[in-house]
Amino acid sequence: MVHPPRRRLAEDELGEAAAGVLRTNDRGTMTVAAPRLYPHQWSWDAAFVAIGLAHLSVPRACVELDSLLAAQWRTGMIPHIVFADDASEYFPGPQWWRCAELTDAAPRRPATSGICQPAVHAIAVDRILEVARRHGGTDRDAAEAFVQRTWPALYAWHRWLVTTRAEASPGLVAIVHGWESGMDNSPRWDEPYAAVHVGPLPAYHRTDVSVVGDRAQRPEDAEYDRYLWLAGELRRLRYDDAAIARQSTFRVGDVFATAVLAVACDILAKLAPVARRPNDQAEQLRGWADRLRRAVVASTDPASGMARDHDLRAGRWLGTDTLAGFAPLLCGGLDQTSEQALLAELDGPRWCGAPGLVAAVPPSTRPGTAGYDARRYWRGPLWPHVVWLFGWAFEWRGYLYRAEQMRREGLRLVADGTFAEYYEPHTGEPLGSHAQSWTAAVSLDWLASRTATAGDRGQVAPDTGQPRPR
Ligand code: 2M8
Repeated sequence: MVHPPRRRLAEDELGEAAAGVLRTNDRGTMTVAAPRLYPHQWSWDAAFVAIGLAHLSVPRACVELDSLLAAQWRTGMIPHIVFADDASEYFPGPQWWRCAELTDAAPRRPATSGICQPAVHAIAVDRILEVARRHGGTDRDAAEAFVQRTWPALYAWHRWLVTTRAEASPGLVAIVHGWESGMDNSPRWDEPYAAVHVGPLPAYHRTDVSVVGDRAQRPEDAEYDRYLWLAGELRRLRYDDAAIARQSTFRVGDVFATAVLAVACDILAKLAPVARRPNDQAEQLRGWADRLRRAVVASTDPASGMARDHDLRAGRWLGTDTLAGFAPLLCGGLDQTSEQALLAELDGPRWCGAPGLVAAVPPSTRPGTAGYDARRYWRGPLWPHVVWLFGWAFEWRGYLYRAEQMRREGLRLVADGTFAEYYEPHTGEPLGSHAQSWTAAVSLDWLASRTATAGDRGQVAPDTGQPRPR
């Protein structure tokens, strides 16, 4: 099939347009994840958004995460949605979750959901500091004060994840709802979801499909029933961590979330001196990072080298062909040979080198596999913020050339200026929401980061595979 050529904005135009998206989606102290589809603040979205905002206004970037952290639960959990005050059409809203009514752990206000998302926040705090230090002056002072006030909250967040979610063998961070992975309908969860028996649900109206229009881009109705049923189960358990650990029907060790937390613990430890925190807490964070990294490495499939999730209820490894398989590249820990093999797999014809991809970045699910669906949400499309995360991890881990590659290919992906939520891998058709905040935000960071690793191949420092000095 012949596709019309994609529009490609010049970089300054793209930057202007990305800044425009963040301004339009700004509700004062929080940025909605998308103007209509997601009219509230989402946890991991807010972290990416703050990274983008740092290039527009460091103080506003800090406010974004301050707002999110103001909704942190007493346990340390950062909820996956902080609901905006105005009644908006998102479903399921606060009336479905009823957190404040059911547990003292949740704040009275603002209203939140009762689950979490990947712990990318320390990475955002570090990036804001980096940008602010480049600016110097009041930006640097504001960012340092911000690190000092957010560090304890992030420490409590990581401690909660480690102690309530990563305590059981094999030591991966457990999720109790697919939404916690951020990759809602990924084939990763098909098997454990199949074991969730959905009971009676009240009639409900899916606002997402009315906003997106094309149902083929969103999860199916049967999947939504499961999402709501599981949220109801957590509600019936009054969001009690111990009860959930014992009784929830879905509990899966998420290897991607684990790798993210491992590296976020390293970053938070690195920030301890700026935050003037005691050394023993930084050491504890490094210990957690090592433990989590070992769990990620132990999850790898001996045959493919890809990391696997673990169904804790069924006691089974879940070997799916999704980009979560590359989790060890985020946090490190593999021996040299295995790491090189995994990098070669990432570059090869099954993934970034798959014939006809619009950009050389990993699709959410491997093209051609049973679970792959080119247009449906987390079952195939390309997601810019995930590309950013891999690029960031490559830079952190000393793979500067690879970091630059991700940045360049990421920019190729978003070049049409729609800032879509996700893109069809072969045509680059923008799918889901347009003007999605995190897509605009990572675009701004890519545009601004040119100087760090920029240039043609000759100018880029060689990949050392060694972490940057701490
Ligand atoms: C998507 O998830 C929400 C539920 O949390 C939804 O479909 O309604 C996911 O892509 C998630 O990762 C993301 O944080 C959220 C907002 O962008 O949308």
